[in-house]
Amino acid sequence: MNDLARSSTFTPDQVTPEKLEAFWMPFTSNRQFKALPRLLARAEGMNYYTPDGHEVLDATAGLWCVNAGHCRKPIVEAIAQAAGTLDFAPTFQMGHPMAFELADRLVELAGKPFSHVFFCNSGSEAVDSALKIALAYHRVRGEAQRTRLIGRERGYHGVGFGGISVGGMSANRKMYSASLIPGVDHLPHTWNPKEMAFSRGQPAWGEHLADELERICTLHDPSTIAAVIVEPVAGSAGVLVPPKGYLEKLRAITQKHGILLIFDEVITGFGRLGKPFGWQRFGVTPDLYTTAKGINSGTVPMGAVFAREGLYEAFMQGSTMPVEFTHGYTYSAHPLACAASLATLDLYAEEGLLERVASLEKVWEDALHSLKGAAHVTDIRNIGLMGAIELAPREGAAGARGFETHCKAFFDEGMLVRFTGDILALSPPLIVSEAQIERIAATLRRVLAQVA
Ligand code: PXG
Repeated sequence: MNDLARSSTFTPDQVTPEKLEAFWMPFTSNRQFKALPRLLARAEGMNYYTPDGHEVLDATAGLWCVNAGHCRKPIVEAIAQAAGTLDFAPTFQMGHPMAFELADRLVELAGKPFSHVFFCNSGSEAVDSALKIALAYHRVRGEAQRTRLIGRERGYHGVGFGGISVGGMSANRKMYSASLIPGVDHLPHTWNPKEMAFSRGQPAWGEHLADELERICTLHDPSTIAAVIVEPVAGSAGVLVPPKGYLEKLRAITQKHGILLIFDEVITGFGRLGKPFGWQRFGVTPDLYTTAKGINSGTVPMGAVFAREGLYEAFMQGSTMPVEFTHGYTYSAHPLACAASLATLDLYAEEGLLERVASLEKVWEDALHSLKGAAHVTDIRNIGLMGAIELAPREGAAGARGFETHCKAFFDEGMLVRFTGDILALSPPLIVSEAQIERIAATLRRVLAQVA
């Protein structure tokens, strides 16, 4: 344990029920949580530790973000040093060296055709930034009629109004249905259990689902469409892996019609699929892609939008305003986030983490699919170091099995798995060992056998 971690540790007697009340918890059943709190006090490497000292194996990299493992010393030190050297610096009409250095490093990591990076503080902000870049890009080029945005059912693009509008999670949209941004349509999602249950990696069935984009283009007239946004692998919806040929087809159709293709790589970025970025793994190059989370291994809030050559230049040539793109955040390229990211990129390179998953993927796949036949399991999906296990819902109590599995794994087995409804999602840090992968599968098998 390092000193910084020690100073933030709290003891069990500090966590009284009254102390849990004021925090209105995000994306949480507050009533359920406050009745059965699940607290994490510190972390190191592959593990979390509860306030009373129990070790918890992190099978989810926090929330798909702690790719280098927890509290890695070089990252901790870089953040501490930045905090004591340059606590904050504006990036509106000003700059600081780390921001430029990081943008350079990121563009180098991406490789051609990506040439520019726009910084923000989260995946949601990255999505809204990318959508705005797309809309403004067409405008500065004299195609202001391109105002429509196309997302996908079951897509998750964060929680900004742009993100929930192009997103396809009905629960996240329904309270705001009259306030979503106009001119949005959705592709169908790609999961079909009859055709693809228990597929390993990319399902062979489903390429034709991309033809729906052609239908949408015909319906709206393609010249009114600004951009299509999809996650290369849908994460939050429960790891929906793209069918073979599907992303290629989306690329071909968008290219044909002059529509920008945006990949939301908030989860798939930074090594999760065995390459620095998911588009590299699939060999399909978008025009823009969003990242966050793994950009600094989840240590300081940060997001970044990557833009291919020609986009930034269009603003520089076409904008009639002194500020070419009127968008940005107080904390865009915050010094602490930049320092964390630079140190994280060094660590990724030193330990080969952005490529490591390529050699682990088969072990991961075999371990997960060994759960075929385990209690309640109706589908298993995997790609890179992402996995989902779908459980049959209990009659009249959808989501109960997912929640109970999560709780049993946490309290009885010391393992953190994410649940969304009755889907268990797995995405360990990229430093996970083969033995830990086996342990994740064995633990789940045991827990599932005990869940009613
Ligand atoms: N896009 C994608 C693809 C994401 O997965 C966001 C945007 C939004 O990022 P921020 O940083 O604004 O939260 C995300 C976030 C889960 C889970 O367990 C997934 C996310 C966040 C929290 C939980 O499915 N993804």
